[in-house]
Amino acid sequence: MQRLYSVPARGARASLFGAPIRLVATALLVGALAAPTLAHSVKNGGLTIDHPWARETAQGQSAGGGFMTITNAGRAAERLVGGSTPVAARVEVHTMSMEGGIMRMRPLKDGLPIPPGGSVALKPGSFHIMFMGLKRPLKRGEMVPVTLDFARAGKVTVQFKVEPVSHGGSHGGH
Ligand SMILES: [Cu+2]
Repeated sequence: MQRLYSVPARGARASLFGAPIRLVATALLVGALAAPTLAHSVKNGGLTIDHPWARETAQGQSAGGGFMTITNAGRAAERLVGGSTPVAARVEVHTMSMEGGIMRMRPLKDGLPIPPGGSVALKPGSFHIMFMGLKRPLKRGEMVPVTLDFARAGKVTVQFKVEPVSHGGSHGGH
């Protein structure tokens, strides 16, 4: 179950969500070259959750960020609406954007849409899930179970690998 698989390209949809799809292609390629450490993914029906990871957190830190790429190979629209994890009081789905020169994040009330035939990258500085009310620090190298809630697919449990803050490029402010 920890294997990558190829996602068919969908040119028509790529024009709508071009950047995320290109990012996925890059991530899949990098994952394949760097196997097996980066090649953790979970497939659930038409959904694939690729390279789920969380940032390590400091002692006393109350919240942490989680990232992954979600691909929807099905024909129906999907939405990530929330989740849960034993290590935090709750899991929220956040967006992050530049407002007046400051990066701000807010919860997505209706969840994060995953278009049919498309992919969405949750990454630092952009969409992410947020572990609110951390019960303990997230330690580099450990795997943290997170149950993601999807509007159609329901609950999908994924192991998030805890990585250093520098992982995944640009920093998003948590
Ligand atoms: Cu956040």
